[in-house]
Amino acid sequence: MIYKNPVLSGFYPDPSVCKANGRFYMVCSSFQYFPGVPLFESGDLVNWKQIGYVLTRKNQVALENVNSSGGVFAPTIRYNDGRFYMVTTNDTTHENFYVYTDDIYGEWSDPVTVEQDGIDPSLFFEDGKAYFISNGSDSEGVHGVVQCEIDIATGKKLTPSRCIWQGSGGRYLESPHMYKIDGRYYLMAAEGGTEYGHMITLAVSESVWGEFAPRGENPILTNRNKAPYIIQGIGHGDLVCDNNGDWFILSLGFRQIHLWMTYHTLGREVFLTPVRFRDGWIKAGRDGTTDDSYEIKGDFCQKPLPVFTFASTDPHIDWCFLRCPVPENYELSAESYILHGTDVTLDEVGSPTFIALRQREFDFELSVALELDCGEAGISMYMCEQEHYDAAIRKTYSGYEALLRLNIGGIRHIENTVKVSGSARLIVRADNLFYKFYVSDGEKESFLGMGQSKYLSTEVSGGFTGVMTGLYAVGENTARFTDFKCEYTN
Ligand code: 6LW
Repeated sequence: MIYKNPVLSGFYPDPSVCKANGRFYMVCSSFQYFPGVPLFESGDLVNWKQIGYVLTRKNQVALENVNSSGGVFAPTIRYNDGRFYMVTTNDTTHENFYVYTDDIYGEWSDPVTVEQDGIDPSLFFEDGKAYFISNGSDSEGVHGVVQCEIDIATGKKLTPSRCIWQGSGGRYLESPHMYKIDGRYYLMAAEGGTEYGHMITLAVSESVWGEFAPRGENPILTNRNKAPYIIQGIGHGDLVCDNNGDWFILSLGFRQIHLWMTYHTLGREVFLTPVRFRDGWIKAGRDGTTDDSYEIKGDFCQKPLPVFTFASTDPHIDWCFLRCPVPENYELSAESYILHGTDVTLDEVGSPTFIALRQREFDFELSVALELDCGEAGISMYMCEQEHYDAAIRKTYSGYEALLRLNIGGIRHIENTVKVSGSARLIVRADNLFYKFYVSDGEKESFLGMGQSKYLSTEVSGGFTGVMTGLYAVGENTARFTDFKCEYTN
């Protein structure tokens, strides 16, 4: 069957995958969003269904006042001896920790911390031993891919941390993962930074402690010279063998908004690239690059995105919040999302009343009916507290008005206001270049204005996240959202 990349669209960076009982499980990083670390299941590596989040309790992840793109960095998921492990870094507290579960659909344990520094931690299990690998400094201060053996029950180090590889020479050596294949140890990593120079590199050793050295050309996968090409930034991946015995790298990458415009708004997404082993080395994709589609074995069909409504989504699975949400401020049902605002706005590093889905494709129409008593509430195309476009209704001294506010680089500009009653429908129509905003009173639809998508891109705002389509409320108010629909049209 033919599949199209990305296999999981929207802001789902740093994918890691493991196989258990013929099924595949994937996790992605989540930064300042709660719950942390979205968790997916698949039978074919192409269709991914979110089954929950790994970090669902506040004692598992401290996100209070975490800056945008701080918090939960790249996770790794592994399965060993009937147990799933997810290991990650809280980059704000500089802590590496793992949690575990024996039931992939259930709750995960409290965190177990490991005293090894760096980011992008990974686990490797062999013969009853557990190795903890990260990108950091070893006990002698040597920087690179660093490894120690740990007691998996307690997280305590059983050996000093030792640098086992310093990469192929690219900047930002990250995302180390160890595999044992055909009796050899393979260490896969990312280099070049998670931007246009991103790449995946590889080293091989006869021993888990090294010496690791390449047996062929590096990088094994990168789109950095594949230009002009929409798919860029391919890197930070994990290796997996499917149920037919074929190998793949599941990696992050991003799509530019246009072939000649080097901006990306949807965050880093998940790409699947077939790989082959030849002479003990990996040949990936087409000449070491990731294409937008591949034909692979298997009798599956790649499902299109569903239409997202309150009834078709689960607030505990599909939607997420900023930092430490206050549960009492959300009354969520299949008919309506009732939000109670506070004085925390979307411009702050706090937890505004805000619930969001990821923007999954460029072209979509989103519409929701809103009834408001006071304050302000609406829709936000939200990248971070500096960059977001808000279409809202607010109460003023002379009644209600709909407005479009464009927030770019700390500049807050009200583009337009239109008189409405306390209830109206807000609409966003978007393509790769523009978000266009409308308000409708049921009879007449008014154009509120538009914002260029590039100003919500990672290239403008920085950081590691992607645009979210959110609903929010500000002020001591009650905002009743009904009839929500977000439909992707490409
Ligand atoms: C992550 C690092 C990276 O920890 O970006 O793409 C960082 N690679 O490996 C944040 O996602």
